[in-house]
Amino acid sequence: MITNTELERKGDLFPSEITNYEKNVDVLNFVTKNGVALQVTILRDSVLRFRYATTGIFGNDFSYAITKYASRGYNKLEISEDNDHYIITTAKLICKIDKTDLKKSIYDAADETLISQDELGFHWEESYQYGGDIVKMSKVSPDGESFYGLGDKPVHLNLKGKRFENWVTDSYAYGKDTDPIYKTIPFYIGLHHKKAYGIFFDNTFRSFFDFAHERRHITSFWAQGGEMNYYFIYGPEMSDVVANYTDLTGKPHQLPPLWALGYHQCKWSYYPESKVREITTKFRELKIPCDAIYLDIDYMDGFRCFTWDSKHFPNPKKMVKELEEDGFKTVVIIDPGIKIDMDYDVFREALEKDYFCKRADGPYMKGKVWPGECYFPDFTNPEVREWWANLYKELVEEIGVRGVWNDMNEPAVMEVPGKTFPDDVRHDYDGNPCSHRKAHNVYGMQMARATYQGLKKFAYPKRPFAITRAAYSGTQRYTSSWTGDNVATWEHLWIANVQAQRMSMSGFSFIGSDIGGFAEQPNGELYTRWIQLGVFHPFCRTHSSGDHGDQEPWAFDEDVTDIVRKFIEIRYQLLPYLYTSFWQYADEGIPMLKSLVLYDQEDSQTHFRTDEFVVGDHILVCPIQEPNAKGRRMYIPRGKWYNFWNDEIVTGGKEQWVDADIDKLPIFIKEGAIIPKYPIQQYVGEKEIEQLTLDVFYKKGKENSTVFEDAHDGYDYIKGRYSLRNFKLTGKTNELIIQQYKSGKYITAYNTFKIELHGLPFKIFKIQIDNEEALFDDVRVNGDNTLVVTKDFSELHIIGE
Ligand code: MIG
Repeated sequence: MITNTELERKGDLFPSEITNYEKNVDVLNFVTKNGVALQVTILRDSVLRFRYATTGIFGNDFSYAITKYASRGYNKLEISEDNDHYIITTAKLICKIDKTDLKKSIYDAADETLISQDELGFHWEESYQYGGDIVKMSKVSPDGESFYGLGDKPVHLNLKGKRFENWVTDSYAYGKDTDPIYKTIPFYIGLHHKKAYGIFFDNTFRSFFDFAHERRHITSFWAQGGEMNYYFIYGPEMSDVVANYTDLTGKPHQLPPLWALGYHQCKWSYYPESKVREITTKFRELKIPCDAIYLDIDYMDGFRCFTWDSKHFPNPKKMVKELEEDGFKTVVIIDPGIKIDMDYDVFREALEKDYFCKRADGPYMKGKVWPGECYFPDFTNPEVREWWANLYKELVEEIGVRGVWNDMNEPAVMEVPGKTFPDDVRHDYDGNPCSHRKAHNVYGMQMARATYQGLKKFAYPKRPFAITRAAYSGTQRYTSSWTGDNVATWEHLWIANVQAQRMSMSGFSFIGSDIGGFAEQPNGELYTRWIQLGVFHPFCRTHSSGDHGDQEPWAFDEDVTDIVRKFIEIRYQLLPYLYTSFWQYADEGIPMLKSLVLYDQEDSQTHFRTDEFVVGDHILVCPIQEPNAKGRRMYIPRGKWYNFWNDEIVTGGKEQWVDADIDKLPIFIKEGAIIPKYPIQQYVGEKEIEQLTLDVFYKKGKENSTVFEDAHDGYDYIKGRYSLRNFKLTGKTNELIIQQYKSGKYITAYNTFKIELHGLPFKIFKIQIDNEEALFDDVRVNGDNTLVVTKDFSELHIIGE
């Protein structure tokens, strides 16, 4: 058994001097005297890939993480040499490779700041037991360096001084600092000298990261097998690092249907059917918006996937249809374990087709999960994935289920050491046969991918909606995710906030927590505070384990219900804003949640903040994370911000007290922002949108805003049927100018904007639209600083007296 390896051990091996160098377009190959090969690929001016082979021979180059759609190409590539180095120069970077030991130093090409420097650099330990090597890399970490990223780690946002392990793990009731948990995203961001870079270590074996923990000025990462294979991604803007990482590992393949950004209600479990209907009816009765209702494992017949318990759900198709008529989309759970049962067709078919995972010596991988003893499909086999995708035909195409959540796909196994498959289990790994040591971290990802493919096929022409618990880098292409089995405590509210931000800066924005906590029961106050945060997370779902009482918005007292309703209504009003931010994420890889350090890395005060974050471009949120609070101190980033509740303008760049009694949350809008709003609906599509409200926050100066709209489902937007509005706001002492640049072929149903002006420092005297004084037909100015204007103006001038 390989232990949690020390960073450097006696007997570690190192590359020696370079004896051979070859260049093939954008790939450079170096070979050392002791036979180590280093391959450097220049993907972009700011993205380099480094691969090492200790024997000089590289294995098949295959990755589940890297997307075939990743951008490639650079503006400049020069290779030169001095006495001691080979030197690679691109438009963004200079990388020097030491001729004597293969160590690298990477500099910003613009000002030659040293960004990343190998310490021991690449080194390794031979693994006699399994073959191959334990591959290691260490780098120098300068004073003042901060670290971020790494997926779902439930720790302080800044990872400095800590060590982490990556091994996808079912972690019921995990806590602060539990490591590892459900996801493996071996990507981190370093920030020093106000410049950010990223490292993506694309190795699926159990891996480790040490951020100046073992040694003060050293950062290292290593894995128990596979290749030292990593991507260096330069910013210097952190948001560009994240965007480039997301480009490499993939953006969501399509937008979610808009309803998926609505509010979702879940519990383990709502059954029988009458219970489901009782819940959905109550939402409509109490006028609490909700778009999705979930069925957990009890809807199945004896926990057999793709079956229904006919006693509790006698006519699923009818139920799903009637729920849909009331605006509720049905989402069901699917687990990987297939019950050993010769009378169960899914089991029999997989057995006949040889789709189940096997142990090294031949027996099937047998393990206990909810259905009892199970076998497990090998989702790393493309044929198995296709079969799995096709199993969704009935569920999705015939019954009309609109979403699927994949649980237990770490894979989780009950009552065994390690709670997962043993290391020797064999996997196809898309034609690169290997053991579970290599496939473990991608197993859940490949299951979710197959599920996504099934949904995509059978929901067509509607968009798929999938959710996964386990993930590896790249899973964001296929599905959304939740943070697993959290607990109804105040500490977990803090954790949920950190995890959602961290996932977002790890390229995976479509994330949310079980609102209120999965294990144990929140009181009304905790639930309220959690909803207030949750409505700003891309995935917004209440879920609980159910054995601790009810957790619906009305399960507490009436005050709670009213506040919860108010916040869910805010989310529904902000749907066009959230959707636009999702589009920016899917289109450009821009994280939907921006931690303050990502929002303003120049301001070193942001480097250790955890609680505050910006949603989309312009809305700053800070959750209340303790009981009995009337407000809190928070850091407001530089610039001027409007208090969402009273339009008071605050100047940021410092920590300050913000009032937030139980019915409020600190929310601020960046000055100059134009925020699009829809009317409150009980579910997406309940109303035709007859007018788009634009909340305009006056600023002396300039600010840009974007509004993306389309049919809210389907694929027409890919063919250009979308409506993209870029607004440029310019505020002067006596005038406010809004320029609109429109593109796309989608024609929105509404014809007018309702503009609500905030903080206008003058009284409106006249309005000009496209250089002409506006007539009453084109504009209606109300007494309360709101106006109604035709939607397709190019330039709107609001002129003061
Ligand atoms: O062993 O399906 O994280 O959301 O409700 C527990 C039952 C299995 C764990 C999931 C949770 C789900 C629960 N599942």
